[in-house]
Amino acid sequence: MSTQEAIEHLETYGYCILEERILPEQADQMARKYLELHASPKVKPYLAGDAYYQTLFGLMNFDDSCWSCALHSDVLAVARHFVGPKCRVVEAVSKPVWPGAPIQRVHVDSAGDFIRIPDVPWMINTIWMLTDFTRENGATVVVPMSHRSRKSPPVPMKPDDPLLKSITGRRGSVMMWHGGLWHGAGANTSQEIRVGLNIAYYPPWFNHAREGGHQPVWPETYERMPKELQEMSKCRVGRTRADVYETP
Ligand SMILES: O=C(O)CCC(=O)C(=O)O
Repeated sequence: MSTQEAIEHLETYGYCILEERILPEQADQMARKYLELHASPKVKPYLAGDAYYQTLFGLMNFDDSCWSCALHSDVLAVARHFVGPKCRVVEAVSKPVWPGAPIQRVHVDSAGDFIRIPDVPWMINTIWMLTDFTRENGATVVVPMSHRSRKSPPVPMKPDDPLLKSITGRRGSVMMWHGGLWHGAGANTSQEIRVGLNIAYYPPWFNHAREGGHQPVWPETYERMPKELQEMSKCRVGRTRADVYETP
């Protein structure tokens, strides 16, 4: 899919897939590294989840290799089309799904403060497939076109709900979606671990405080970043959330 086709697909269906944008070897290396990190005591304060599904916040502070994914030119072209040329990279997290995981709650992203979900995109989310994503191993599930409903999913959705579509792909591919798309990690009925790298892009007008787990970029991380990533991250340089996030 070209960038233009991806933009049109995301506009219509709420998501798009950019295939094999990093090499499989790089994806393998990152997946291995993230699984090691998830087992390391040093990241415990930044880890959420359970034995089946975890989110490691503040990943940019622990791993430089995700920076090139955040800066991938095709991803930025799509994100900037929807949230503007000054879009920010607001968090990068790793998300493994272990065998036996049930389907995650199907949800929309960062919409909790809206009285009514707006019709302009307020964030563009991404998940890099660091392992192959299959229907069996917990590939992200989506309800195509649900971003146009401007509603949250009405009830917990069951894994066999006919509205749900598994977004599968080879490792190194990236799925991008509109924050209003109904989505979640699928159930993992396989024997493999699925590993995703989730990077979120927001327009400069959005207050990031509402995502409770997001972490700042530490000053020493910021110093080492390429200029373009610094530019997109400069609003959140600090050591603690209180240093950076504006609580309304
Ligand atoms: O891990 C996944 O497949 C889904 C991630 C997700 O739901 C999110 O980042 O909002």
